[in-house]
Amino acid sequence: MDKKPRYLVPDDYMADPAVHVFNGKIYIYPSHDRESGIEENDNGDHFDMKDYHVFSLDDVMNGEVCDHGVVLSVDDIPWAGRQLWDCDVAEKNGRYYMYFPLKDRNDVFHIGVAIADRPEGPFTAQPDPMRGSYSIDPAVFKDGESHYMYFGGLWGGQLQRYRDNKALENPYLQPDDEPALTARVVRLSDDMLQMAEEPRPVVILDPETGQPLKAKDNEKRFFEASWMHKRGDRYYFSYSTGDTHRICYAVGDNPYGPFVYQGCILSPVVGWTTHHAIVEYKGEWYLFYHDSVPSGGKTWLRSLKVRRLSYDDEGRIMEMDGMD
Ligand code: FUB
Repeated sequence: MDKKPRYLVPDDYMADPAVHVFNGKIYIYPSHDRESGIEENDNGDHFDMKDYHVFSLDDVMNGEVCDHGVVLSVDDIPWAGRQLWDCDVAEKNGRYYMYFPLKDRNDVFHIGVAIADRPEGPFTAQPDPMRGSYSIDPAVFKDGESHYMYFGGLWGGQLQRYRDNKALENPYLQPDDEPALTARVVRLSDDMLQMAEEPRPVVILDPETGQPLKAKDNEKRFFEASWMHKRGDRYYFSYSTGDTHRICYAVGDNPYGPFVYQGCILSPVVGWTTHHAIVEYKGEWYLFYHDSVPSGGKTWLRSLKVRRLSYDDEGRIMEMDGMD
């Protein structure tokens, strides 16, 4: 089996892949990195992306990658300030809904929705962000007839500015011995345009103590880049650990969790961020992700990659080396 990673879009910088199978094909919804000249900082100002492309293919490791061009641009979003970060797309009744994080004109991240009649877009943005939305990295997962959105990201992703879904006056990052700040999960409304309930924390339990991971567990705890996939009857919640640069996962028995921490999927890649999607296609499992090798290590200029992913007999994901 070919385990070597493949760069998917060698002539442009694309990152943060969200990947789905629609109408028998793979569709990739990445962030579109660009050189903005903005200096690197902990707020992520250097990730100043302005549009999205969509890519499709039908043979993951060898097939031709079709670029469907610009499908949504910051100039076409009525409430836009700046920075189109990681998006995702879900299908319902033949329509396609793109969920995207974007700062408004006060530099506050919200999540917007844009709609298309085809998976390859183009997408038309709703006039306002989702009511009550905040932070970044929406990932939408369909389970039965319901869709769930996972979201959130620390530091530049602004999750530390909220508690119980309300904005705080002062951002609060938990001290070492408190439970770590974690992602949020919420069921979407029937029309896919709003949240149907209050978002809940995605609790990740330490298998040794049975307690939520702590802030000091930064080799294991959530930072950003939520993704959910289901294999058999198990729900795999995976995410980036941010400042320790790993992709880790935890397993539960329903979309809300709690999830029990299992281990690392991908060790650090070249570049500060790491971000992924896991998808089954034609009987094989794949990890889509990015690194900054082609840009010579520039963290804000990332390139899309894919490689096969495998499980052991107990359903554990085999760890991979991000430097491969
Ligand atoms: O692409 C901008 C941000 O970098 C994403 O939203 C994060 O997940 C990280 O990959």
